[in-house]
Amino acid sequence: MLLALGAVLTLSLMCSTQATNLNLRSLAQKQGLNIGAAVLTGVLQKEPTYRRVLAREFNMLTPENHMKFKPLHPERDRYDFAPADVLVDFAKENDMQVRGHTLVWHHSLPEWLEKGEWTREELMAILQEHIYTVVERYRGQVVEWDVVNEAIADDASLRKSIWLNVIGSDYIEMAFRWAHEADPTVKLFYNDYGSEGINSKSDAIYALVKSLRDRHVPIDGVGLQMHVRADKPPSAEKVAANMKRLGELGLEVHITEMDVKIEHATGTLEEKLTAQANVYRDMMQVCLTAENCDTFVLWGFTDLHSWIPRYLKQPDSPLIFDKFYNPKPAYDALVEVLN
Ligand code: 9MR
Repeated sequence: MLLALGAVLTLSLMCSTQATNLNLRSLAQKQGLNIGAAVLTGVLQKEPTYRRVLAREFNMLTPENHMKFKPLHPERDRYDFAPADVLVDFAKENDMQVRGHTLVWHHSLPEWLEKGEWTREELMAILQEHIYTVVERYRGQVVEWDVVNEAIADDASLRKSIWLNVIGSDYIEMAFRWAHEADPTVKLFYNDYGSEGINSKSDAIYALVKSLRDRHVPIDGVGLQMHVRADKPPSAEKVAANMKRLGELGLEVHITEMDVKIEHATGTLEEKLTAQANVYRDMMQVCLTAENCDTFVLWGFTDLHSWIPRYLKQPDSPLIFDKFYNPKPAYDALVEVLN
């Protein structure tokens, strides 16, 4: 009886040690890797399980929405930092780093900005003031900013936006210079989707960031968002080649918004989840192997709160924890490759 009790105790102790050691966060830390997730302020405030899993598994977070222009700067003369501060404070309390997302984007702009009829000088002044205010506010608390997000369109041309239309293509370099002036220590990134491997869009991004580097515009790296599909996985060789060529420009490359849709895949649910796990594993492997990739961020972590069903109105299960916060095969695949 005593022996049996001892065995049970030892076993449960072993399990709990494993449970504490075998999380993504501690495994990533050993590899010198930042492992992160996009976080929703409202959910963080409401759900204890969300908070617990987030702090246990990740050492970095990205505010999914609350550092975008519209929520942060809802009126011309008013900023609202409170919801973003909730996440920054949570990160501090849990010894996590924060990726700032994002200073200049064509999307999520406040009405006052979109509806205004600005001259080039006026819009430049608005953007400069916004960047100075936000970057200075989070100086020392945000380790890297997505300064410019999605400025290249899917056809590889410069994306039409209020910034391009009114200021012209040099809004990109202005944004980087102003961000650097506001905080010379923070790392500055260009971030985009659909450009993880080698294709016409990633060629255009390469050309853009090369020209920024050539002209000594302060840029530290490129974010590969990695919103991908299990049935059309990105080629590991091509992602590695893209990382390598960006590295040769002296740039870091971070995975910034990874999720893997499974709904288009064929087969049983188990097969779809295995295919999904393989994509997570392969991309983590590529990042770990590359010399210039030390940050791997997912766009959420539980299927319960993924943007895809919410925003695209398509059911899917793109993340590494299911709706009940159980780890999926994708989680195990990340543990395995980090281990
Ligand atoms: O996941 C985000 C969603 O909750 C927002 O409604 C949407 C608009 O602000 O943005 C989503 O996040 C996007 C990110 O900011 C940039 N890359 C694509 C992401 C998914 O659309």
